[in-house]
Amino acid sequence: MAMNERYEPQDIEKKWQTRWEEAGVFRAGKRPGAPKKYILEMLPYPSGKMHMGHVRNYLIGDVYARFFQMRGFDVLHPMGWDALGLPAENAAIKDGVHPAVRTRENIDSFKKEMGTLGYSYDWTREVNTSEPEYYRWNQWFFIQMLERGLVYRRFSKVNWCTGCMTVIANEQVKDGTCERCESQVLDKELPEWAFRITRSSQELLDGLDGLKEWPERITSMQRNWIGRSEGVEADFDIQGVGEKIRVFTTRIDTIHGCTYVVLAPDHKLVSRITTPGQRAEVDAFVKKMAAISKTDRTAEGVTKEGVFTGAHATNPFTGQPVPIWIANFVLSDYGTGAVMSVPAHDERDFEFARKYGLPVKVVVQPASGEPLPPGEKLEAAYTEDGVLADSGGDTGLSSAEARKKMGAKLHAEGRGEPKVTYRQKDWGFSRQRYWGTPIPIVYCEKCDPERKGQPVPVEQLPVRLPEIDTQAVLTGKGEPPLAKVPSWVNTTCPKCKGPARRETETMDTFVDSCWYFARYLSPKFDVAPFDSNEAKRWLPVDVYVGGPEHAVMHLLYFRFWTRVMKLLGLSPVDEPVTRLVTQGIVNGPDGRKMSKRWGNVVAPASIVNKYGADTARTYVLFAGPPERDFDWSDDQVEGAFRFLKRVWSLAAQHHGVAGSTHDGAFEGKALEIRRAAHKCLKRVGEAIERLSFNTAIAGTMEYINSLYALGTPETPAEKAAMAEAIRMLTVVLTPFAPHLADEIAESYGGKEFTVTQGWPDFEPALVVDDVIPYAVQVNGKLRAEIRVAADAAEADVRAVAEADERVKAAMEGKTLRKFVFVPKRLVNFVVG
Ligand code: ANZ
Ligand code: ZN
Repeated sequence: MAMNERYEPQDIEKKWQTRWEEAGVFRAGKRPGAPKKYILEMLPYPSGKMHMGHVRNYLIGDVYARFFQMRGFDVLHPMGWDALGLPAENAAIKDGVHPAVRTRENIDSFKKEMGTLGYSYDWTREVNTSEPEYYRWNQWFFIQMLERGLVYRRFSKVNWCTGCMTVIANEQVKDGTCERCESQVLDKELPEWAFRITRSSQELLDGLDGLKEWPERITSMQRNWIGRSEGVEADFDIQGVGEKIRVFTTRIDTIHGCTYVVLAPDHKLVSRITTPGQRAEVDAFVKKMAAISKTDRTAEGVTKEGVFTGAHATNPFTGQPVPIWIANFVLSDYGTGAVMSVPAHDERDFEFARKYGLPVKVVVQPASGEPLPPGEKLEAAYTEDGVLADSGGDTGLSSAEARKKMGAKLHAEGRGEPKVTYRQKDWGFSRQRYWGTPIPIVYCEKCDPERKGQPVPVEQLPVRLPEIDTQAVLTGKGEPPLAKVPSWVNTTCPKCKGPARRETETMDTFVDSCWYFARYLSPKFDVAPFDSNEAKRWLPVDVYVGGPEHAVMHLLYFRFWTRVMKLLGLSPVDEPVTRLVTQGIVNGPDGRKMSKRWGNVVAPASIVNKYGADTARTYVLFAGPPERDFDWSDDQVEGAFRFLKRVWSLAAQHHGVAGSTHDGAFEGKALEIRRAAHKCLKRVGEAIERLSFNTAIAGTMEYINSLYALGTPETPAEKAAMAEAIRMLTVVLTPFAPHLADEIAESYGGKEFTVTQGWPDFEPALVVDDVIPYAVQVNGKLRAEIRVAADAAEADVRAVAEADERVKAAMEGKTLRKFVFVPKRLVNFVVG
């Protein structure tokens, strides 16, 4: 088939996209006997239009998916929609369009746009989380977890976003405002449903050690988030009240220096112990604290403040009375909500003690160097470990020894115990919104007077979202929207068949993304969330690509859920993902994050329309390593386009050689052509596996340059070599510029899609490259110089050296005692 002179991407791209789709090129499961690769990108919230971040995200996965298919793997590369959630509901409150309608429109336009970029998805597995066939299984999981105590109802302080009018997760509160709408977030006491993720804290922490192919940044963020802390709980008797205060401390070794105790303002003992004289002051402080959200109260830089309760406790080690205070920096939901304060050895306590004139007592001295001055003269807290001082019978112990001994002593006396505490909290997932998964719970006054809630029988799932009058129900005000739909709320009790009411809360949409990767395995399965046999074949996901902003929510939640799926016997794996790739940001040309506000947004469609998808793809992948941010550059887009034009021209120019073969030897220029081709094949393949897509493309660019430099093939050997070289070119281009690759391959007589034809192995003899000299010595005397491949192994270098005539002569009749190998420099045979 002839080739046009000019590269016209608009003429070819649509055609190939249609052919791929019709031929089902990207369907998973075609090669049941082959090893599998499951390549996944985080599913998008369908917001109507794609931005460059999406484009890049999906391209990273796409290159991998195509490459591994070419390497003979059975590849699963699916896509779906995180379709429930706030934005569609907020839009509905504004303009009255039902979220389902808007979501449908958005998905259609998003998907159409995706199609223009030539992504290699298996669309037969598309998943949409807003369909009852999907969220039904969220409800099923909920019920399974409820039965196992992994779901429970609690009253708790929640973060109430005054803008979104719903509860949001701790992770979504940034500096006291909502990450999404930037409105103020308040603490509110509400009943809510929660997942007992903390039951898995230790497992989730231990699991991180096995995630060798996750970015260290992400695993360490998860480690901090889980926040394991080893310490001791100790009881302080309250004088004259007959009660104890239990504190949590990581530094029990400093207890002889505890000069006061501090409770959280909302600690349950506060009102009981406050003395009449202090009552007014304490009440005022408690009230003031209640009005400030927890995050604001404890934010860094907030001045420490507190008040004295009038009560005293007894230090269990010294027997001395210490005053009991309440203060803003002690949290009621960490540890025990009470701390023993050691101002000499803790910065916060030091600041607080100086402010309120509380005593400072040094009880740990540095193991070497200058000793600390007495407490009154101390300038700053000494927070390191050291040797105990002024600590009664414990004086002289090291901090580590003291912690062990004191923890054991408290335990033996029944006054405390060693304790591991986690900063991670259970995951509250109740949302007072419409566009989410209904929580499958029914309240019956007769059977369930305490309003614990009864699960809807599994056979009755899904509990579907009701049809609504959008404008009447989605107002953003008052009760949760579902409470305004009486025909839906009023139902019958599963037990007594009497009148009952449905739970009107819906689930956090992070539930949806906890297990969607498993739904793709059998998206139509209707007896369980997914087919366990498929899970055995496909899980875990081999490569997962997404934004690093999900480090401590989605990426932690779905690890938790994966363990639940194993517990339920659905899947064999402990961890969802082997290799995690977190892509960098695409900034505007001005170096700022692309945003309407800065007017620096580059729409993917504008690039595709002007230059074609292959240029957009090549540019985005060439602009930098996937994990790094980059600034958009129109010049470099032009550069990518020029490169593809050069590819095209080269192929068009040599079109006459298509089909040339040669049986004899390849020498001179013919050999050079072959060497260039195989070296490129090796280099690009290795770079892709390393995720170094920019160097893969750079390798292809160099390859094109050398083919141009080699000129027109004349002899049959040169023609055959060039035919092979162009074929190889289509191979290495396929992951990046797949439309162009298929077009060239076809016009050169290719009968298959490049992606199914595969990625050939390079011929090792043709890629031996850089040859370097080695000095060969016998007993330290230079005998010869040999030339070997720069990366040759010791055994190979030795073999070449031993074969040298001069070396042979020098070693004649002697015994080898030792062989010395200095890589890239010399070898020495020690003989005697
Ligand atoms: C006495 C002490 C002496 C402490 C010392 C530290 C240094 P991590 O490592 O984060 O777990 N603490 C305990 N519960 C608290 C609460 N609810 N709100 C605020 N602070 C709390 O921190 C543990 C330390 O944080 C504990 O050890 C306690 O102070 C404080 F030289 O106890 B420490
Ligand atoms: Zn009932």
